[in-house]
Parts: sequence; structure tokens; C-alpha cells
Amino acid sequence: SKLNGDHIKLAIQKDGRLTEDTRNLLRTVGLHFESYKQRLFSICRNFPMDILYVRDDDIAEYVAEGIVDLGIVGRNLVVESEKPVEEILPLNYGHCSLKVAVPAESGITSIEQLSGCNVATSYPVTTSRFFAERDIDVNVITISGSVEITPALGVATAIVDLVSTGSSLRLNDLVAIDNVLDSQSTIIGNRTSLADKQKAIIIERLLTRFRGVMAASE
Ligand code: PRT
Ligand code: ZN
Repeated sequence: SKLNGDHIKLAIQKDGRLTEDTRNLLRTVGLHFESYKQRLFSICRNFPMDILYVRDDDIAEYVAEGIVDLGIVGRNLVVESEKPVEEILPLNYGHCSLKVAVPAESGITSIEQLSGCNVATSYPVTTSRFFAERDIDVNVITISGSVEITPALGVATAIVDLVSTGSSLRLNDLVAIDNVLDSQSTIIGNRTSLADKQKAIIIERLLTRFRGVMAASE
């Protein structure tokens, strides 16, 4: 089997926190597709769409470049990527917030106190903009994983990291002092595809199904 040029393409996370809920949602809107762990894409049997499985960090780029027409990804990554994509519909799962956190024992209670300090994060674009907009001069250090251990290592005074239950912060004796953004899994679209007559018809058929399921679950 191979990808079909007449089909629209949707990129979803291959293997991560959003994958199971995303697959379940696609099945709930009535799409039939096989999904073996090893494969790179699936073809829907009952809808003119192919599903590509990729790393979540690449989804906004794939959509912006038109490699795919639609993507499902955390809004946090859409904001961080700064790619020109359309945020079409929030999907009400994958909820989390990007927060500023400091060691509980630090006594720091406001972001103004971080002026001149190191702030570690995997979201350097969003973090830099957040502090710049508030005229707070910080030194953003980009770390790809385990950001929450950097204060204990003496690498950073504060972190900006995703939080859902908050247990990772508690485990590392960190407390949140500010909120940078709220996120959830979101359908994003390529602007050229959304303006393309033929694709727009298929995309709209799909979005109508998603909106129906979202409305029913409210
Ligand atoms: O392999 P790939 O690159 O595709 O995946 P990934 O490992 O980069 O991302 P993944 O699967 O961990 O997360 C995918 C998306 O899930 C994120 O981009 C967010 O949109 C969303 N999401 C929702 C979260 C969380 N909740 C979350 N809690 N992403 C990460 N976390 C982290 C958090 O930072 C902490 O380290 O999970 C840990 C536990 O969080 P607490 O607060 O529940 O303790
Ligand atoms: Zn990722």
C-alpha cells in the first residue's frame, strides 16, 4: 500500500502521551484504519485520508510545509514552533500548562525576582518571549529533558516546564509561581490546504465529525 495523492493527510504523534487518545478519537469519529506499531502511515478504509505517524515535535513543521494537510498536536508545540499554521479545533485531552517553577526553599514568589537568573526549559522560544514581554531579563538555558532536576544541580534558579498533575514538581521540591500558557491537543491545518477547493471539502467533512463528537462530549 502507498499514500494516495487524492487523499488528505493527517499527522499524529507516533508513540507518546497523545497517541492513544488521538487514535481513540479518530475511531470515535468513525474512521477505520489499521495501526500496527511499526508502520509509518495508515490509509483510512472508509474516508479519503492517510494518517502519518511522526514525532510530535515535527507535526507543526509538517503542516506548515504542506507535507500534510492537518495535524493533531499539543498547542504548546504549535506556539513554540512559531510556524504559520491554523489552530482549528481544541480536542479536550492532553491538557497541561507551561509553568514557571522554583525550588520551594528558594523563597522566590514572583517572576520579577528572576531578573538576571538562569531559567532552564525545553521551550526556549515561548519562555524567552514570556520574560521579554514582561521586561524581565533572564538567561534561558535550553535542556531537552529532565528540566525539573536543573535547580538541584545548580544549573538554573527556575524552570519553565509542562505540568499536568503537578506530581513531578512536588517530587523535585518545586513550586509553580506563574503560568506561561495552557495547552491541550489541537487540530491544526495548512493554510494552503484549507484554501484549496477540493481539499477543503474533505477537510470540512472531517471537521464536522470532530465538532459533532466534541459537542456530544461537553
Ligand atoms: O516522542 P515524541 O517527541 O513524539 O514525544 P515527547 O516525548 O516529546 O512528548 P510526550 O509524549 O511526553 O508529550 C506529548 C504532549 O503531551 C506534550 O507536548 C503536551 O502537549 C502533552 N502533555 C500533557 C504533557 C503532559 N501533559 C505532561 N505532564 N507533556 C509532558 N508532560 C510531562 C511533564 O513535563 C512532567 O515531566 O510529564 C511529566 C509529569 O507531569 P505531572 O505534572 O503530571 O507530574
Ligand atoms: Zn517530542
